[in-house]
Parts: sequence; C-alpha cells; structure tokens
Amino acid sequence: MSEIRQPKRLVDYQAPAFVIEQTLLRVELDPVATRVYSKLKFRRQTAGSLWLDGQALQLISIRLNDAPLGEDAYQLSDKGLAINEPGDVGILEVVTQLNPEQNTALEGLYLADGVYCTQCEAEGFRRITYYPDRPDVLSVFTTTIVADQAQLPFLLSNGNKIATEQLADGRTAVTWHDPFPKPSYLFALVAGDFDVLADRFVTASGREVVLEFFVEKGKGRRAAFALAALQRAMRWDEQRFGLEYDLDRYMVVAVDFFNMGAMENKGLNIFNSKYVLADEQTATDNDYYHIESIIGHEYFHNWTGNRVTCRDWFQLSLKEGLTVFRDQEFSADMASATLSRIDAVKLIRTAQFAEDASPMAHPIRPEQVLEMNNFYTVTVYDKGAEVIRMLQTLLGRERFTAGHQLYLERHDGQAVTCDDFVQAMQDASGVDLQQFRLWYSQSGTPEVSVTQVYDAAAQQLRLTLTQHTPATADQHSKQPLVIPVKIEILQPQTKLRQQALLVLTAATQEFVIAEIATAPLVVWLEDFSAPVKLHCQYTAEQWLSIAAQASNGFARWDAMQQYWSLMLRQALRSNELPQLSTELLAFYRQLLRQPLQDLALTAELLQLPDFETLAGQYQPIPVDALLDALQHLTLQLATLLQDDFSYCYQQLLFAPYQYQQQQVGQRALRGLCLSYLAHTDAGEELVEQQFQQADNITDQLAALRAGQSAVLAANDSRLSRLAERFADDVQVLDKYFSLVATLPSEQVFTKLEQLTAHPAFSWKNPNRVRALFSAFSLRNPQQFHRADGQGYRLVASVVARLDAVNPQLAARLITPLLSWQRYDQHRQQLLRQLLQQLASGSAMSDDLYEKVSKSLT
Ligand code: B3K
Ligand code: ZN
Repeated sequence: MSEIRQPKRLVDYQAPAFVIEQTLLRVELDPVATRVYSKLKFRRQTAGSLWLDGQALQLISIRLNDAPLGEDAYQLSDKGLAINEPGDVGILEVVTQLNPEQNTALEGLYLADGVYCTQCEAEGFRRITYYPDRPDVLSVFTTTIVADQAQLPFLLSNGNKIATEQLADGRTAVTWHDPFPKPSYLFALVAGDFDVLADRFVTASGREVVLEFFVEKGKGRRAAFALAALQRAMRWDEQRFGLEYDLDRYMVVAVDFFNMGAMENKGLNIFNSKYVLADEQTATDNDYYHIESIIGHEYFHNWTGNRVTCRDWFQLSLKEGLTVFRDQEFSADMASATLSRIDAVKLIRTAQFAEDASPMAHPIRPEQVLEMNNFYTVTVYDKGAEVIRMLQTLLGRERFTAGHQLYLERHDGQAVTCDDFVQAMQDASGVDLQQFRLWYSQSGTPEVSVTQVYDAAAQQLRLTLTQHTPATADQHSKQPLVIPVKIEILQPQTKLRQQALLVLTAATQEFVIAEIATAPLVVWLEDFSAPVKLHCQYTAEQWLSIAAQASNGFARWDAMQQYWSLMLRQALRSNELPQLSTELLAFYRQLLRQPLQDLALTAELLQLPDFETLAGQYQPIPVDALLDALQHLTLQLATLLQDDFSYCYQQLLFAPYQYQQQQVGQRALRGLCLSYLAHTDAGEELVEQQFQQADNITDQLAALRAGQSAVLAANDSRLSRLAERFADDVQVLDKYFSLVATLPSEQVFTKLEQLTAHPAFSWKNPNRVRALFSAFSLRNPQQFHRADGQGYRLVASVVARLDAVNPQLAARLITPLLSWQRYDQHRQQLLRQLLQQLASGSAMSDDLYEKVSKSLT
C-alpha cells in the first residue's frame, strides 16, 4: 500500500463549466452487451473543457453536433472523457457498451436474479454512460428502454410513460419522461417481471397519484403494508410540512440484490426487498417499524433531496440528516414516540460514538473524501439528524417549520449547501446561528459535565455545565458548540416538576433557577437533546428515582441505562462481579407485577444495556470483564426475579397477530421476560412452547433468541425446523443466518462455514452476506473479540474475498476491525496485523484503501 491515492477536498469545489439542459437516453438491454445511446444538449457556464465522468465503460462512438468527433478532439482516460473545444452550446452523442451481468458491485446498471436494476448514487451513473456525474448538474431526462417484453414485461424509468413502440425485430421500446430537472444520481431504470400491487392517493389539493409496488412474483400480498405506509407518509408530509407529491405516478420496485436499504430515485424508488415485503410469518415487529420508516424516508426525499438537492457530495447531510430527522418525526407519530427516540439514541451511542472514536472520524459535513460511498455513515445520517433536531429544539417547532418551508421555497430546483439550509433557518427565525454552524464542521463527541448546588435558604438551584470535545483522528483542536440541554426539575417531596432548556455556548456556564422550594432532582439531557456524552455524578439510588419518577419515558429509560453503566463501572473498578441491590430488585419487581401502560417501554427498562453501548464508555474496552459482568447480571436477574418474570409472562396473552402498538408492546415485554426465563429451569419448556404456539415470526424469533443465549438443548432442533419451513423464503432465511451467526460459542465458526454452502447463500448477495457476517461482527461480541483472534481473522478473510466482488460491501464489513486502538494491547496487535496483511495483499478498491490506510496511520 505504498502508493498514495488523492482524496477530493471540499475547499476545491468548482462550479461545472457546462450544464446539460436535456438528456436523452436509449438503453438497449442485453445481459452482457447493453448499449447506451446518449444525446446531451449542453450549454457553457464558465471557461473550461466539457468533462464527462465514465468508469468501466466501453466507448463505441462520439459525435458532436451531428459529426463524428476526431480522436484529437477529446481525451479518454479510465476516469472519463474530456472534450477540448465543444463550443458554447451543442449536442453531444455518445454510445457506450456495458456488461450488466458481470456487474457484481451493484453500482450502475446490473442484472441480478433476472432483473435489470440501477443504483446511481453517489457516482454510479458514470458506469452507465459518460456524463458530468455530479449533483450540481441538473437535467431533464427522457429515457427509452429497449428489450424483449416477453421476457421483461415491465420496463420502468423516472417520470411519466410517454410512448410504447413495437420494433420490427420483436423488441419493445418504452419511453419515459421526467419533467423535473435532476442530477444523474437520481436516474433509475428497472426491467423485469413482477407482481404489481397498485392503489392511488389523492393529494391535499385533489390531484390523483397512482401508486405501484413491483415485487418478486408470488409476493404481491406482502407489499400491502408498505403501500399503506406510503399513503400515510404522503398524508403526513402534507400535514406536518405542507408538502405534496408532484408527479402523477409513484413507483417502488423491491429487489433482493441491493447494497443498502433503498434509493429515492425520482418517481421510481428502488428498495431492498427486506424493507418492502412483510407479513406476520416473515417480518418481525421491528421489520414493520423499519419498513414504515424507510418508505417514509425515501418518500420525504422527494422534497428534501430531489426538489432541493446537494451542490456536492460533501453536503450529503443536507439531504440525509434532514430526511432522517423527517422520518424519525414520522415514525414517532405513527408508532411509539418514546420507542422511536430510544431506537435513534441507541444508534448514536453505539455506532456513531464509535465512529467518532475511530480512524474514520469526520464531521457531518466531511472535508475530504476518497470514495464517497464510504461517507454514507451514521455520522452524516444520524448525527446529521440530531443536528437538525437541535435546531428544532432551539428555534421551537413553529419557527423551525417556517425555516424548513423557506429553505424549500428559496431553493426549489437548485443544488445547494448545508450553509444555505442554516441560513434559511436563521432568516425565518431571526435567531443568529453563527456558532451553531460549528456542528457542521467539527467532528467528535462533545462531553458535557454537570454539577448542581441547591441553596435551600435562597430556594435557588445553581447548575454548572462545562463542555469539552476530545480530539478526533481527523481534527485536533475543538471549539465550544451550541448545546441545547433540556432538563426536568423534579421535587420529589412535593411532586412538583418543571421543564427548562439550558443553552450552553461557552466552555463553562452557570445557570440559576429560582423558586425551587424543596430539594430537587434534575433529569439531564431529556430526550437526548444534544448528541453528547453527559457526565453527572448521581448515585445508583438517584438514577433509580429518575427511572421511577421522570415524566418523560425516554428519560426513564436513559436513567436505567445510566444506572447499569454505573453499577458495571463500579464493579469493574473493584474487580468484582456486580451485585443487585434491594432497591433495584424492588423496582424491577414492581415493573413486572404492574407494568407501565407502555409495555414496550417497560421492556426497555428491564433490559440491560448492550455491549456496544457500554464499550463506548471505556478506553481501552475491557471486553472480557464487560461480557462476564453482563452475563452474570442476566443470570442474577433471572434467578432472583424468576417468579416475577414468570408472573408477567403469563399475564401477557397471545392474540392473533396485528402490527399495532399495544400488541407490539406485549410481544416486546413477553420476549424480554422469556429472555430471562430461558435461563431458569422452566426455560426449555417455555421457549419451546412459545416457538410452537406463536402465529408470527416476532414471537418465534424471540423464543429462538432466548433459547440461544441460554444455550438450551433443543436450540438446534428449533433452528432446523425454522430453516426447513422457510427453505425457499430468503426473508426468513436471513433471520436464520443471523441467529446462527450470533451463537455465543466456538461452534459458530463451523456453522458459519457450513452456511456459506447453503443453497440460498451467495457471496454476490449483500443481504445474505450481511445476515451472516455483519450479524457476527456486530452482534456476537463474545466470539468476534475472541482473544485467540479467530473472530477477527474470519471477518478479515471475508472482507478480502468480497473486495473483488463488491467493494462497497467489503468496506462496510471492515468497520469493526478498524478501531484497534480501542482494545487492549493483545487485541490491538491481532487487529493491526490483519489490517497490515490486507494492505499488503493484491490491489485494493478505493473503498477499502481509504479505510485501511486511515486505520494504519
Ligand atoms: N440515498 C440513498 C443512499 C445511497 C447510498 C449510496 N452508497 C438512500 C437514502 O439515504 O435514502
Ligand atoms: Zn436518505
């Protein structure tokens, strides 16, 4: 890895020399020799040659203004095509040829499972034809797809279908026109045979929109939930943000071969089938939740992303942070607000904090990038959404909504920057956001420490807050940020409570709250009002009081998380196993005997923090001690509260499956109880009973998981029964693969090896690969972090193998290996060696090179 590859830098941005006013494409499909004829109407903006990106393409011909272009008039390289003197306006015609069948990177146009499909974001369009493949070149697209319609009945692209023509050779040519100018990353083309589920939506202003879902043959019924979710999302965006859909047709295609969750192509979303298909036999409550949220997310992009897009890819959070925020608000309204907040915060505290502590640390608006696909990160997306949420908290919902509206009105049809967004917020609200902008440029996890002094005589509460952001791999010096800290002040003696928002802007600040009559207890960082680590010196009893008394469900859950973190820290410090206090047992007993009305929250309160959340609090991470302590606590709770778990479990009756919040809560709490009961004498019987009696996969998986973590005798038999029953159903097989991958024993290695030979497994399918290996590296800490290095070696070998097949996937999978500095000396050495081996191996993709090289410097 001695060569240095040059990243692109935000500071080097230059506007394009040419715009493409119209893009005409004719795509003649063929598995190994697809021909793409493009006709581009260009117009000069500034001086310079006409640059067209192009990668892995075979150039067949070029014509400029109706005449062939001589070889001295252009330069061709493996990155693209430069036309030296194209004039100020003109028509450029380029013919290219590509091989969709061989395209296992799943970027550009590919053929998998008999379906032609595209993925162009971020820079995939350049694998289809030579083009200024950058988000600030917006063009009106007209696309003709030519294919044999007997084999490929559906030929789809963006916008409206304007013509169908039978060709003399028996093929069909279907033409689509998208009236909205768009960057090439939003282009899409699909050709295949599907089941279609269709309905309509009437917008607030009375326009009728046709909604169509295209899914694998035989699975049409499973798209019903997603279709209904789309209708809810469309209504919600009208009501919450005043935004209507703008085309006459909205299509969603579900495919099994897809690198990520979904893609918001204008009028033609392409989805990973995992986030469309659902019925009670094959999708869990959690799957339903994510389907609704991702359907919403892609739909919301129609305004935040498509109508107003990014000037350059450094601005990715402009559309992603904002759209994740919008989908979170949607989920909070559709499902449980408390649970959706808990879900989002868990992700920040695990993956995002870990990213800040890793060699890949970057601000939500990165400053340099080698491979853009590496920056579709939890930082850009989820911390980006937290930044938007802070704006809403600081400005208030009304002014925030006005700012959102101003942003879209002001920039409709443009490609803009994060600064433009903040400016619109500032202009609409009249609030100075100068210092707030630092959230876009500064990376890292701020740490906020709080102390409080209550002066009974003066009835005053003095709160002192200090902030500090530790250096990150990419940035050494840090400045104070604007940090909104929501608090609730409880007065346990009088049951009085009040809320306040403290806005921390300096390194240290004091806030005085008057008229506090009795000794208060402060609930800090309510709703996780800023993406920070909060340090507060409460005792275990104080955390338990908050968990029992805070008015906000999220705050109660958070207090329990802090409680357990404290218990574990104390135990690890004194080298002992943690013990359960009578207060904790009494609180848990109470929750089990009289659950809160919100059963899902009750389950969350009874759940120990996961390994990753805890790991983020240590440097180095005491892997073995943490895992031992967690296991010990689980067993202690199971033993000491067996009767109470059992009582609660028996009260929760099975009802015919519906995805509905009360039932979701019941199943969550039932699963939680079973996860403890599995460790008792009654475990085997209860687990088997739930597995057999359940009419849905949520309860069945809960039983399988409970059995697995308690290492019950009949686990293998249950797993085989599941695998046999769903032998042809990849939606369930993926869950089976993941379950096997999380087996907490050395046997997992043999089983993983066997499963790579399973008829449904393919190295070319990202869903299958992730089901096995991401599940292993992210959710089997015990075996992944084995001190003998077997877990790390397995993941490294998978990464090496995949890099040639699908670099994007390889680069995702390597993430857990990068942060070697976070572990003890021994593990550091194991990891570093593996990374060095990877680096010295054969040519690495840019995707992998960027991550490995950062990790090793
Ligand atoms: N915009 C796409 C993600 C594209 C990822 C490219 N590697 C999905 C989304 O965020 O909605
Ligand atoms: Zn998105």
